[in-house]
Amino acid sequence: MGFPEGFLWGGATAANQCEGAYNEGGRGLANVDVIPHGPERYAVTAGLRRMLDFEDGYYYPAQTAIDMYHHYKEDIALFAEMGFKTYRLSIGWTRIFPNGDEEEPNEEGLAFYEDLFRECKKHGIEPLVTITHFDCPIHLIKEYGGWRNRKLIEFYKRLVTVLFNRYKGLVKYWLTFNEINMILHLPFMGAGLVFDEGEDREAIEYQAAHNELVASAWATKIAHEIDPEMKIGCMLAAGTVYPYSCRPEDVREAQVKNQENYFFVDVQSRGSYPNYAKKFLERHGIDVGMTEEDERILAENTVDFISFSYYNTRCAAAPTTEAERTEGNAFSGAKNPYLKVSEWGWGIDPLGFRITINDLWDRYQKPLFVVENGLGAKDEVNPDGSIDDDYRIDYLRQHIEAMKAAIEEDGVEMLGYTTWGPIDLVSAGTGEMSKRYGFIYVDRDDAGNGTLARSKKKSFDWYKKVIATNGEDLA
Ligand code: BGP
Repeated sequence: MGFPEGFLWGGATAANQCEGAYNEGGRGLANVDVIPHGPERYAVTAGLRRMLDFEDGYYYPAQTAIDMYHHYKEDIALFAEMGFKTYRLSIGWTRIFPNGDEEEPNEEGLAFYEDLFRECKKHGIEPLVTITHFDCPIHLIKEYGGWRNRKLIEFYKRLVTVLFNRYKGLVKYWLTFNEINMILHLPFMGAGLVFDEGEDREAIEYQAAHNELVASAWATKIAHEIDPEMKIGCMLAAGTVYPYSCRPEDVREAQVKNQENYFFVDVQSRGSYPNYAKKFLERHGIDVGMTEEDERILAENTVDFISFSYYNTRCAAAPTTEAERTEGNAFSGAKNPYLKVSEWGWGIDPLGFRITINDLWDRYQKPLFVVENGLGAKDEVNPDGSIDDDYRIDYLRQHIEAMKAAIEEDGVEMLGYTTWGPIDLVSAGTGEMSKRYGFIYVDRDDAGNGTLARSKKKSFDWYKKVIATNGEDLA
């Protein structure tokens, strides 16, 4: 009973939020580099404010982040000390193809990740690799319009072919696109989309989604051909949408919102567009240009497992229902009056984690992998340098208990669990450093000051014990 043997405990990061060194090793510029900290961040991530290069007067946290590019050996050693079985990280696309459309990859970038994977292996850590975690080369945005253009499928195929060939035998688990449904919420960050005045934003987002879905299926095919041992997963920003009340209009609203997210996994896991999506596109006059080849590729290359991030559930109210609205991982909705919220207003709902896990399992019947979960919170450093982050321990304990119940009592099949940001890193949503998720503290503030020194928080030893006991001792 309890967690299965070999359960993959660990932590997850994204290249742009931790590597820094944006202009080293032959790396090209990407969308994630030019997203500033500060009040304009949202408009840029949403594609409403065109910023395709650095502009004066802004601070760009991804340029240096926590400089993991130069600290990865030290950082991986700390992960190993906690007993990590897996480490989820992402590839910076522009380290491999600086412009995105070159014929030949950049050897320096390939060597960097090879070294990093070998470092993981040295410590008995299985790498779990996100092929793109929000990054898209700036050149592909300027030249082709980002993922709205089908040509991106070809460039992505080139990227994955290089990666799978090079890291065959080193990397078994791959995720094609981080939080693929983010296209509909933060389209510049999710798919390199910038909108011109008067454009049909929704049509472009679904076009980009289609192109990514097809690219994802191609990646699955290519991976299995290169190495049948490779396991490919999709990645959803999950969190079941609750109806605000039992008013049928609210229940229906929640159903539609859930379908908006399930759409992506329905295609990636079941292999075709669900009817509700076809009808939606038809009603909205959207033609994504599905070819016969697309249909075949999607049908024949479904994912091996379903991965997802979970921070909170959501809550939907019909437009005619009076309800207070709230924030939460780029998805706004009705405020759930039964939940406490984090310092950033995200609902805290461990039981919702169990509900979300069950919903995904019931729907797809494929192994699940939780690849992000955690609490973004401000930490205070005591005079002796220690950090008592009991709030983080509480959050994680409750969520791990909920996941355990899903496995033990509901019989869900699950491969592993990686907490978000095991080491403090730049927040994707706000660009802040002060929104911390880590077991490891990094001396760095929101304006980029600090020594970058790493230190252990109280949660470090706690998570170490959780892993050592395979989730049995959560005290
Ligand atoms: C997810 C992203 C991550 C991560 C996390 C926490 O949406 O996949 O990149 O950052 O959310 O969000 P934030 O950084 O905004 O707190």
